[in-house]
Amino acid sequence: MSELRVAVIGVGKMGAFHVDSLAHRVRGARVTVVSDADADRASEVAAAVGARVETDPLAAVAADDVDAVVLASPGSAHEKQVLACLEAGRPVLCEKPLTMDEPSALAVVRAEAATGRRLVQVGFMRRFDPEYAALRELVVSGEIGEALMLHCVHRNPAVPDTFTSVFAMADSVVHEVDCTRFLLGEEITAVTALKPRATGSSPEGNADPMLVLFETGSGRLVDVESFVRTGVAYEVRTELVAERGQATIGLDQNLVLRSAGRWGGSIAPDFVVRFGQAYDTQMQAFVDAAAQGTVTGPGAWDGYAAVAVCAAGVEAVITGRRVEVRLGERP
Ligand code: ISE
Repeated sequence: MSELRVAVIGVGKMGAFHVDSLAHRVRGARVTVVSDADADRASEVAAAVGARVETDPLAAVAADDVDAVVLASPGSAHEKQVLACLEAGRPVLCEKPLTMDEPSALAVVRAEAATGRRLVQVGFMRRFDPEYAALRELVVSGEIGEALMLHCVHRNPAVPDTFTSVFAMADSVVHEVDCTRFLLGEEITAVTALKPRATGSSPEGNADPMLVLFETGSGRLVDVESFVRTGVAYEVRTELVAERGQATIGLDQNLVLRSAGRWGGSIAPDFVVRFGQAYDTQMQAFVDAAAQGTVTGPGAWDGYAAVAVCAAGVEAVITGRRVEVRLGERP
């Protein structure tokens, strides 16, 4: 096939990043169609890469000049749009969440299974980050024995007041859900959320930071500090504790400068900087597989499991109780 023709639906911060990635950093693809509820924004982003604008996202999915789709639209639009991609037989890279609730996410898993092909990839880009990949390899190799625990830190410098603890569970902690499943290779079976004293900039009645605890099928424990108003920078770290050693990723030690009687480095300001390379590597993998009519990255089941764990997490935040996760049957 010549260049893969891609429709990008939703061109806010993430979608615009993907358009730029497809146009300038990824090989074998070009953006032919851009769709966004904001017509001016769509025109601006499309013009920059010589794409056309399609107002109706479902028409963009089915268009003749489209081979594959990238969805960076609001989560509430994903279900319909992913199902349309399945209907049209288009490989799709869908940003999280796959859908807004467990039944609809499981319905997507089943709809994909009915096509007999792998067509849905979910945008869990950390799996394409070299540090996460190395940690997964370490776990698989057994070099430091069985993995026992993970300690995860997930900090954003600032978020709007609409970013509640419930939202943080679905939007931020969801990445730790996927990393836990990816690194340990098993499902999360229960979630507990603790709410320590809140930071002064957290809106009244909102829990920030939060401590979230995952239990896994084999009895491992994973703790996650979610703190989205640190006022510092974007910090994502994971420590693996195993039988014969520990390993840490996310130490931001790229360049250590010594000057004027001090030493130190810098921390990425946001996730697009910290995971920029991972997003591009994820897109290249998507394009390469989509050119063969399929996907190879984290799939519909991973998206469904994340939705199910986050739903339990939201219930845990609201009720203060430990909530079990019961996954449906995998087709
Ligand atoms: C954002 O939506 C992301 O997906 C980032 O990866 C995450 O770190 C951030 O907390 C979210 O708000």
